[in-house]
Amino acid sequence: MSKPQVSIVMGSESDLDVMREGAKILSHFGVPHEVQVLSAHRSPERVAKFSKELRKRGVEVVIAGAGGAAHLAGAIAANTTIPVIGVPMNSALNGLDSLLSTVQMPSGVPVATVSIGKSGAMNAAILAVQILALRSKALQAKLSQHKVELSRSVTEKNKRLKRAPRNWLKGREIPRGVS
Ligand code: C2R
Repeated sequence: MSKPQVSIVMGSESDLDVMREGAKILSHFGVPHEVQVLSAHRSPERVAKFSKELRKRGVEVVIAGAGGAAHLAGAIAANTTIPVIGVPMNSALNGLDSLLSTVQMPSGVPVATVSIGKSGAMNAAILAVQILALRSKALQAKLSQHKVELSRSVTEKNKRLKRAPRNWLKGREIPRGVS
């Protein structure tokens, strides 16, 4: 197996359903990656060791998902110079606690924070690909294709809307399949 270019870590296996969405995107773009559970609170020494060895192992971007008092991304960023992307998990406080504890880093130690939950995990993966694409023409081409597909999906949504009965616009009926 090729060496991972991106490392996906998460505070607990309870975050896996969300973080899996990011892994799927990296697979789609053909980016070698690894996935593991690490916790700044529950396994602090392991987090420090992991962070300090990243560059030596050839990892170029870390995606760190954590919920609640989400310190994982920040603890990794404190111990490495490679870019760290933080994904706030949904939580008992609807992810607001995760978002704030991931994004509000002190100056000097950036964590590139994306949105809460699955959309964040997906965007973190795309952002990681964009970072790697700075020196990969093949990834640049795949990212351009991704934009084409996004635009095509909007066209498809409009086609579905046009096929739907007109009166849903007046709020009388919401047709099936229109979202
Ligand atoms: P459990 O389901 O294991 O109790 O974890 C995890 O990311 C998870 O969302 C509940 C939540 O605790 C989070 N967690 C952190 C950290 N370690 C675990 N925020 C950390 O080090 O930041």
